[in-house]
Amino acid sequence: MELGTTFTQFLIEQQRKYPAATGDFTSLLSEIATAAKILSREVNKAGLIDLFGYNGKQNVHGEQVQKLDQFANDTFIKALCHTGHLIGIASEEMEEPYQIPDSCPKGKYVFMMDPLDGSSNIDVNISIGSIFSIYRRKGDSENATMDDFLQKGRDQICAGYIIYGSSTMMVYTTGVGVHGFTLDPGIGEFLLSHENIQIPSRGTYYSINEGNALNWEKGVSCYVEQAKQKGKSARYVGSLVADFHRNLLKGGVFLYPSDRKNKNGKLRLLYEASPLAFIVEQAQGKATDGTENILDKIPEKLHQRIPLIIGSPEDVDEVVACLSS
Ligand code: P6P
Repeated sequence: MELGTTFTQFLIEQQRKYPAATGDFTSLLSEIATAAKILSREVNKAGLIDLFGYNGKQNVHGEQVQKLDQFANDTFIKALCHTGHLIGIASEEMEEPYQIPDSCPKGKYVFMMDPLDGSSNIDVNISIGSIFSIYRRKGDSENATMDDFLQKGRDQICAGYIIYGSSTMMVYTTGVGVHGFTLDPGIGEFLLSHENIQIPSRGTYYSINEGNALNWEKGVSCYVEQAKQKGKSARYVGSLVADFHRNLLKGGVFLYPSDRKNKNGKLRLLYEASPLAFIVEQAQGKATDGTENILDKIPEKLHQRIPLIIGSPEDVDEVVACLSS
């Protein structure tokens, strides 16, 4: 489709092309876009209004919650709970899933999100993002159960992220390619800017927090040494969506591996690694925990961590070769 097509027009076209994709996607994704526009506005003026600083609460991981995290969490819930397509919502910011209340129509999907990833970068003006993932629920009980959420990434029906950077972009897949839309704040519409994104088979960037080098396993050090010898460039923003998005468009590999301090790495399987793994695989890339494809991991806990190596297929293969040598 021609660049500049609105997100809504694109969704309607996709629905026409793939009749199996019922209108559920169209309305869910439209509401996600609405939440994204609200967050884009708030993130881009966070310095001007009192959304900085701590609201004193801690999230499930014992980290101080920035007010904007909570606002983002609540914004997605408000936008999505009335669609009639969801039975429950899980979030990095909520210890237990949110049950769609009886006052709202209930549906057959569950929504999982990191509503504002990279929040430590909010007040230093570095790009941050929202990551989401949608599954068909497993059960049919009155309320969502943990089985509805603990599904492997290969069963996702939709995944995406929004990056709040020099421009606000939404990138998503429903299993038929990866498509990117850029927000035109002048008209308040996401416009098609990157149709059918394909990650380069190899890139010049490697992204890893070298501050953890003393705790790395041998294979990780071996890969990083090799990357330096090949003259690759180190790029690490410390904001997963920003690092992933750059590598998706330009090529490269992002690593948050397990190390002697964090046996399971730092990132979350269900609402960080799995959605990005679905996207990167649809863009001809790869995502692994070092031994297994992320999309084949069977989750045991809602907030479980997972080592993540994700990006250009040849680069990911080189990392895995070092890890297994
Ligand atoms: P470190 C941000 O807090 C985050 O969850 C991801 O966005 C980012 O990739 C990672 O943590 C950065 O972690 O330990 O390198 O600061």
